[in-house]
Amino acid sequence: MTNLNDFSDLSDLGFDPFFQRQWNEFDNEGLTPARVFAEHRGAYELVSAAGSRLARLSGRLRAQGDDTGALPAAGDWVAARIPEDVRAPAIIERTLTRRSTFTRAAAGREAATQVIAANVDRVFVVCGLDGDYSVRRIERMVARVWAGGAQPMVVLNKSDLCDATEARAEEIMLACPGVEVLVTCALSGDGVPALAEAAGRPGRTGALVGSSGAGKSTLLNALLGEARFETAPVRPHDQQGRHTTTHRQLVRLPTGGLMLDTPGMREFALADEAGLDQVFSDIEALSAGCR
Ligand SMILES: Nc1nc2c(ncn2[C@@H]2O[C@H](COP(=O)(O)OP(=O)(O)OP(=O)(O)O)[C@@H](O)[C@H]2O)c(=O)[nH]1
Ligand SMILES: [Mg+2]
Repeated sequence: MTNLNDFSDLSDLGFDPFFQRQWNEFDNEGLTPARVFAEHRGAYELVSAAGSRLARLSGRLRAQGDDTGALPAAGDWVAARIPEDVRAPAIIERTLTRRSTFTRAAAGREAATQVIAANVDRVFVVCGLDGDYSVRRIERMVARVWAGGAQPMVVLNKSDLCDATEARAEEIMLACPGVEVLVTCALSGDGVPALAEAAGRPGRTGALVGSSGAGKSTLLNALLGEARFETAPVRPHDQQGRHTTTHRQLVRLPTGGLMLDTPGMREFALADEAGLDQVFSDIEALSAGCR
């Protein structure tokens, strides 16, 4: 069986000719290619061929600030200086150019975008088939995935709570032409093998995005076959989640591919769309015939 912690073959981490070419173009003396698996308020978890390591930004990168989106995000490839002393943090010297991004407008700042996921092949737009269901939100997220250069797939989760799953799936296929739609129940495992299949082989990277409570972490746990990540019940009256996941985390699946879990997005819409969306999602929830 493959050792899921062994990345001595960097291509299993997603390092391919696109990144290799960039790597060869700068003075990489003393630097190691590594992938950002998690970011916690300025502290980074990197994984390189040598294993996992905590890291921080170099002074030069820190000084650049984040307004240009130049700071590393989960999924990024970076060039890091890794000291021999395992207790010393690695230093991230530069971020390699991204192949794809999934972004949203950063909270409270005009014109600034926040990179939610970098270098993902497939973004899974997860939506609960309960009060979370909103065709317009799914449409917007799918458009955002295309715009960032990744391939979208819509995951309609909580099929056990809806009597009209096929109608919902058809509705999404009409609204988002050319996008695959998968119906899942993370609790029973229905549709989870198909999700694992879509997440793909070693070297491929997926990301789970969607509102809080949609079941992203529950799906990830089902893919892993263990309750590794925290999940929490939604509010009974409106099925909104409680923002249980608080940081983005990349993990390796038993199938060898990588998957990024992300915190539920509070405000995905543009500010002036947000109110309207609420109205529409209320109407949609009423007409959906879903509990
Ligand atoms: N009935 C039902 N409940 C589900 C299903 N999938 C997840 N849930 C429940 O939905 C709740 C929210 O699930 P989470 O996995 O924490 O949701 P999340 O999308 O990770 O939410 P954030 O981390 O807050 O963004 C939990 O109580 C899960 O048990 C499902 O297929 N059916
Ligand atoms: Mg979660």
